[in-house]
Amino acid sequence: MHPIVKGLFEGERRSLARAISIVDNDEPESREIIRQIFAKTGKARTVGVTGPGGAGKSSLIGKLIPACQALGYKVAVLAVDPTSPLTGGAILGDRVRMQENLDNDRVFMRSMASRGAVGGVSRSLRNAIRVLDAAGYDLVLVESVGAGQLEVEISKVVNLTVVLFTPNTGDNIQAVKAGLTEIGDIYVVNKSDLDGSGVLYNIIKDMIGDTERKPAVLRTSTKTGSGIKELAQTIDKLLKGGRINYKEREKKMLESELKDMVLNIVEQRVSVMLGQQDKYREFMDKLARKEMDPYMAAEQLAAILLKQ
Ligand SMILES: Nc1nc2c(ncn2[C@@H]2O[C@H](COP(=O)(O)OP(=O)(O)OP(=O)(O)O)[C@@H](O)[C@H]2O)c(=O)[nH]1
Ligand SMILES: [Mg+2]
Repeated sequence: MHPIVKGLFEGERRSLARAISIVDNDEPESREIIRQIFAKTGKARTVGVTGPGGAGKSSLIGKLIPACQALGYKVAVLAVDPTSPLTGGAILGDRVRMQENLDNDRVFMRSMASRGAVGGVSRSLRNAIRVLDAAGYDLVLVESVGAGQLEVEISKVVNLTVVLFTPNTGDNIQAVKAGLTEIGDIYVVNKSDLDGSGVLYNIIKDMIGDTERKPAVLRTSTKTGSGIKELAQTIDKLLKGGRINYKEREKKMLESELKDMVLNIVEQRVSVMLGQQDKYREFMDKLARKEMDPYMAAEQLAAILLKQ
């Protein structure tokens, strides 16, 4: 057994931190680690927390941790923010805000380093969740800054998605329209201690709460603590309520993961083969002289490569 995997199973935090770095950076050892833990994964439940910048995602997660622990979960947190560098303010800020939790032996918190391609983030996240799962964490909260393709990708990796809004950002309704309406299982109007939160709550309830999926719409304040316990209970209820078919979801996730991985391997190989192909240079010259068109060149090259 890989020493890091052994450490993981024994609940050693250093091995856990190291294993997550390895899978996050897609280091060569990643393969071996995932191979050795894979059969033991599938127990952890995962909840994405997304929403516009500054909506209070980190603050809310900070409060959700003890509330979920009180319900019996062993909690870990992963933060995904591909827009800011690792040393960036947002993540440092998160670390500070979540500091009280970092000192708590029962919670593990980590910012993911993976950047760039959306597919890379999902791969990192899936594998980091597996590592936490193998280490015995049964609830993984995933923070990601909202609005865009990335949230949709992340919502496919997690079991439940919580979408946060707050009354003091002008772009709430646009964000609601911009695609967050489909991904949320629970909608939360945070900062309920501020003016305008009641109005926003009603708007969101009208826009989203009445749709066919009937997602829950709640109000919270991390300042006063109001609504936090209800949110934790709603998450717990949805996770355990039998509405989610975990086996089915996992199968779907594995299918898209497998497809991604095969396509990756094939792309890398074919890329090398293409570079070694004489016809590649020849067609490039012909294209430059307009003796061929790009479609014709691409189709002929692909046909040659697929025969090899
Ligand atoms: N009044 C009030 N302020 C809050 C509440 N929750 C969070 N805040 C404040 O809102 C600001 C942003 O909170 P964060 O928790 O960092 O928000 P975030 O969504 O994680 O932000 P990013 O990660 O940067 O997108 C901070 O100044 C918090 O203190 C709340 O319930 N009420
Ligand atoms: Mg944050």
